[in-house]
Amino acid sequence: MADRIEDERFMTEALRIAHRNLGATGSNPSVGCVIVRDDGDGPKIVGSAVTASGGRPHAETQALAVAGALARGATAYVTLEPCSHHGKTPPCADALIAAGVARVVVAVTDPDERVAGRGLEMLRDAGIEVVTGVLAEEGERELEGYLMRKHNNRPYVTLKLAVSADGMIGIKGQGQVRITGASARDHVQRLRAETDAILVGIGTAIADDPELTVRIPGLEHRSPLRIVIDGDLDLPVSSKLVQTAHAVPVLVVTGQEDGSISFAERRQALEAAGVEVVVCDPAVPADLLGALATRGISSLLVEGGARTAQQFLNEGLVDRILLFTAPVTLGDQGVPSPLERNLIPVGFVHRRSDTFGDDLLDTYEYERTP
Ligand code: AOF
Ligand code: ZN
Repeated sequence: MADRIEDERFMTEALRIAHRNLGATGSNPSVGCVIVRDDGDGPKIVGSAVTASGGRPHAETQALAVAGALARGATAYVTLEPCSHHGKTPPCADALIAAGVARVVVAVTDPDERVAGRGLEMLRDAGIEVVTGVLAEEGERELEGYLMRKHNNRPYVTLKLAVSADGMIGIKGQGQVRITGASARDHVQRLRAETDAILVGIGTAIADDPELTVRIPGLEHRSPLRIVIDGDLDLPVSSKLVQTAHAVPVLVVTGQEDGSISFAERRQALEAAGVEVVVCDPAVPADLLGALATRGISSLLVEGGARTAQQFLNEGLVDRILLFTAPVTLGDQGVPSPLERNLIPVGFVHRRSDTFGDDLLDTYEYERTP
């Protein structure tokens, strides 16, 4: 009989594997599965896998394929309840039963209405020992985007801010101003790779002309969907965002068409360049988040600027704040941080502090009362 410590050890490994494809599995959660057997000489991993890029095949079927006949009598550690539905692939619960697995250990049950406990039931009905809730908190953290979308029909929203020591996020009238150092910027690139979509307001898109892609060697294909809130369709066709739209998708969110010829022409020009234009009241971020959830977006990184950040904060639509502070001063030409008097809004709790070169990263999370 495996003990709790052993279960947590292998679930930690399953969670670590699940993290590999975070942001790369489309509307499917990135799940980790580890298959362990003990022939009396200590437990050994005989197969492991993460949900494939794009979302299929699921983790369990791939891990079982690696384990082969060694899966018989083994324990499967899965970060999310194995599925019970015939989707684009047959149920993972059936695959585990057919492989003769003796025990299944799960971190989080699946809120998907097609699964919701039925996966566990199928396993138990087949005589498999099922243990749930092992490292549930860590599992919920790893699956935070998927769970937020399933429970609240919106993505998990992370606001990233980089401020100078005197509380400024840029210099008025200037484009991209480097505030943080290379190590912090690298970290942001990795965060982008783990995120489904990234969002900026039109002010930032014009002032900074950012590309918002992932440029880490080997992870270039992990660039998220790039979203610009652009009420009047002012995004220049010559911008880097539009110029790269055929390679990495760009979504422009605009308000009601005003019926003018110039609006229609601008829309046509953006669409011809490969940009998707959606009409959704840009002043109501909740509507936009609902629309994003409907297309399977589970995590959103809000990267600027001050007005967009303020809007999301005011509406209570920020779940995590990543606050980078750099040891530079920008002076009175600076654009003040959207955090009033540089205070973290009520309801957020400090989770951790990390350093990246000379920069500090403080992570705050909104603590919801159940
Ligand atoms: C698993 N293992 O690795 C994942 C699961 O569109 P489909 O048919 O692929 O189904 C998507 C659902 O499958 C998703 O909403 C979630 O319930 C489950 N994801 N399940 O057994 C996995 N990624
Ligand atoms: Zn499955």
